[in-house]
Amino acid sequence: MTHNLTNTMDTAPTANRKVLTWVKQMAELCRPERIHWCDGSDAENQALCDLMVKSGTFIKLNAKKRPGCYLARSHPSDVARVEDRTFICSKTRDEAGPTNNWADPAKMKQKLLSLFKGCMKGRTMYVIPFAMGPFGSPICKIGIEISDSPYVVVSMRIMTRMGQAVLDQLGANGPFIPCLHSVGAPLKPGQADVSWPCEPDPKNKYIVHFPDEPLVWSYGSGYGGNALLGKKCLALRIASTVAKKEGWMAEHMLILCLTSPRSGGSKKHYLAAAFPSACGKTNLVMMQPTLPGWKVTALGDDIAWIRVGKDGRLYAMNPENGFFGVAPGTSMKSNPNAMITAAKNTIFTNVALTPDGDVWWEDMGVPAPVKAIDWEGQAWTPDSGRKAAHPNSRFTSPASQCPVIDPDWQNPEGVPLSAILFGGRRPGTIPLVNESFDWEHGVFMGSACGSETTAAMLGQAGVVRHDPFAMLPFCGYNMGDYFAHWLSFAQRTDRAKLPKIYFVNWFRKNGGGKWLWPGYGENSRVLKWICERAEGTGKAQKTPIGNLPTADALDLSGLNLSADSLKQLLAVDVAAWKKEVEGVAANYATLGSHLPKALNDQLDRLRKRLG
Ligand code: O2Y
Ligand code: MN
Repeated sequence: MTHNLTNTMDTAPTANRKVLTWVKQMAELCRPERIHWCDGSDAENQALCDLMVKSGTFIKLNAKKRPGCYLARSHPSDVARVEDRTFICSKTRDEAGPTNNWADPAKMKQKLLSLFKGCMKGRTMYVIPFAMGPFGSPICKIGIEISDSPYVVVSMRIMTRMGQAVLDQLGANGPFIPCLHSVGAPLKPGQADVSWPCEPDPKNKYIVHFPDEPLVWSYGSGYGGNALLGKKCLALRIASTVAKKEGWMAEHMLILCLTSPRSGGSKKHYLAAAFPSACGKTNLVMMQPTLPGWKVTALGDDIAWIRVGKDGRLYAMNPENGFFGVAPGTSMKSNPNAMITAAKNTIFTNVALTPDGDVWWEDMGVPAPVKAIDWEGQAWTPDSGRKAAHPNSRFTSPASQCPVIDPDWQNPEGVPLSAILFGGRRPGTIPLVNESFDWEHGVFMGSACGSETTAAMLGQAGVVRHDPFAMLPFCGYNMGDYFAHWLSFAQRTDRAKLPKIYFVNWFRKNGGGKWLWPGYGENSRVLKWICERAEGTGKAQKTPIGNLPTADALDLSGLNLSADSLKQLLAVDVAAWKKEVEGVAANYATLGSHLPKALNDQLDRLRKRLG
């Protein structure tokens, strides 16, 4: 199949004046060789993949083993989101708050305009219309990303609803969020390209959000969340500011459906869950429950947009169209559904290439190949003393390929939530599961979310790095105001219709440093109790920190868990909790006058309950 990849302004497939004016202005600024308006078709996708195979950006994988799959290797300086180069340019520093890098919008624009000037010389400027959320959703948002990276185009086609249908939906006057992206590597006449063009100097990478307009400008990186601007930039940082104005929530949450064998398998509960990055959200959402007859289906693994529905309940919708999952650690044992999802039509980035044209990564659950090409393109053997895949290597796969995708994952209305979960990696203090007393206490739990640092991280091990609502890197405005927005939902609807809120911790360890809870499919036992609580049947005991399951309330049938381990998993260590409270208080103090009084009250009440 051939596809003409060079249409121009004259053949622009939209009559939307704002789109046309903006694209023209950006072309004048960036000076690309040519413009291509993306239609999202199979033919276009194939032409771009072929182009990237030719340029060395893509390696086509063995079509028998991985049909429709490609491998990309990024530049070693461009392997992850760059939080220290991510900016929120609201009018004032106060609006961005102490958890964000703020810069004056006018000064930042001046700086970036000088970088974008001529930055696409010798390259194609792709115009990528995309929708976050299914068409017809009351909160679906349209963005247009301009990018000089064909890797971004084919990735956006997987991760969002991308192409001509979006321009058609936009019509002549519809609003859109402009997102400008460049890898920051213009080509001089005759200059040969490299396989992963980017700006190698970290100080010259910029991921910038202007929430007041709103718009996104990203310069210098071609990787993941820095470059696929629909994901973290639009669907979280910008969307969180839009959601506050419009009265809904943009959250860093998975969405799953748990179906119980009762009522002939028709009883469903939808849950949304927030965990800091790298806590296994993709594993949880695609989990295979060990409890007989129970079923988990996936609606989204990373982002949930939540609004009050007509019936007063909270409805969650996944704005994305694909998964951008971490490869290392994903195996037929840890996540068979992810392995099946990534078996075809997938872009792999920074994993190892095997001699038979397949991919491999650490802890894939199959023996390491005797030789391979590592993520940096170097010959690799198991005894070479370095990792074959980068720890942040990824698979980018269509959500529709997931064997346990929920039938309602594209429902424009979203799905009604029975419960919201927060969690983190907490070897100590935090019990396996804890139910909040009411909405405000649940918001307190979300605000106190975080993970313990490990020796592998910089700084001191065993310190709680607070990550409120798992939104620390993704909240586009003042975190204190974000807490207030969460609290406001008790006034936006009938309290009784709000989902219950829980704090879960799969990562509790015993005194000897061993995991107390097996995790993975066994987590269904905790989810079952949460669903029983929603139905008013699960047994709980009131403790100073919340409602915990009674010793007999969790279904532990067939699980080899000692009574002592269970006791530790459900223990409330008052001394440790007193320390915990002071940690939260110290984190709250950083928010100054923006911290809602209701949350300080929660802290005081917890102190009193602990004695
Ligand atoms: O490193 C990146 O660019 C990706 S980060 C990411 C990707 C998918 C889902 N979540 C995350 C995250 O950091 O939370
Ligand atoms: Mn994430």
